[in-house]
Amino acid sequence: VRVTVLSGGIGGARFTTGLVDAVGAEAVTVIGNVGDDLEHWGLHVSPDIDTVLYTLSGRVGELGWGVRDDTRASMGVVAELGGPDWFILGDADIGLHLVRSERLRSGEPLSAIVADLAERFAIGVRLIPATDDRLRTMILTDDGELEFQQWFVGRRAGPAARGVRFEGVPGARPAPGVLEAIRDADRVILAPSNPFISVDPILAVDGVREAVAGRRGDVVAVSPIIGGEAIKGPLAAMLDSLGPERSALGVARHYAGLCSAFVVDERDAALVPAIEALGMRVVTAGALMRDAPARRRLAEAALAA
Ligand code: FO1
Repeated sequence: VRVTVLSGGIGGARFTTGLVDAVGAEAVTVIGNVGDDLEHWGLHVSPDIDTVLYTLSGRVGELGWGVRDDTRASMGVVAELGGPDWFILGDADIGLHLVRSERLRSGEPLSAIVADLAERFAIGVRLIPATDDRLRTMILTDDGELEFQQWFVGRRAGPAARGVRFEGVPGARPAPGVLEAIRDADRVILAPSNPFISVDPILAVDGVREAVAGRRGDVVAVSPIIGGEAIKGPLAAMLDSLGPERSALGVARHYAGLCSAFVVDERDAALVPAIEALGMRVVTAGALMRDAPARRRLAEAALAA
């Protein structure tokens, strides 16, 4: 079976490791979010793409991003010299940003660079950024509009999100292979990632939402909300401030029309009838991705849904 996953950061990367265990890396294509990319210290940083690269190559940091046991010598000098130190880049992580930035400057498309990095890190799966064009997730707050990382890291997601806008769409074209990966997969999975800032910016790329909706019968979404709480990140607060509601049902409503199956955690079983009323088949599973066996079981539940 060929599986294509639309993935954001930590949740998507962890889910993908389970999928690799379940069906083998060669069967998996990951379409990665680039909405939270940023330019920092003159470097192009792609946090969500890198989280997939680092997680699948077994070198991810304890927090779910960056490189494990990385040092921060560069960071220390930047701070000492009065440079911007609100966003942490470890020394080893910087090596990747140097290579990517240099190759982007020489005119190579991001997707070609990422394919090469994926091969060199031997992650096994095919990893495609959603677009090679500039796409930026902007968070609308009462303090004005902020770039995603500026809001999430720089402001610690403090100002409530009143809206989300994707700069560059329409007009951002799918990277080579994206539409084909959606069209040709036996299953398309919306990973347990933040729908507003991880999956929506992928769907916002020209033609992607239509391509996914066109495969609706084979599309399954996995809830990133368990018992009304997000495991990581700002999703719970975003569901409060952006709606529809802070639960797996809220996420299912958000995806209505895109998927025909939905995976929720066992402790959300009470929501099943309401989600089914949206026209989705619902499967309950253990959605907390604690360890490798739990990730694999969740991936298998999604495939069986
Ligand atoms: N998250 C933080 O909370 N603080 C940071 O300083 C930070 C730096 C960072 C650097 C590289 C990278 O790949 C990820 C980084 N993240 C950091 C995580 C990132 O902001 C988010 O987890 C994702 O963008 C959300 O999917």
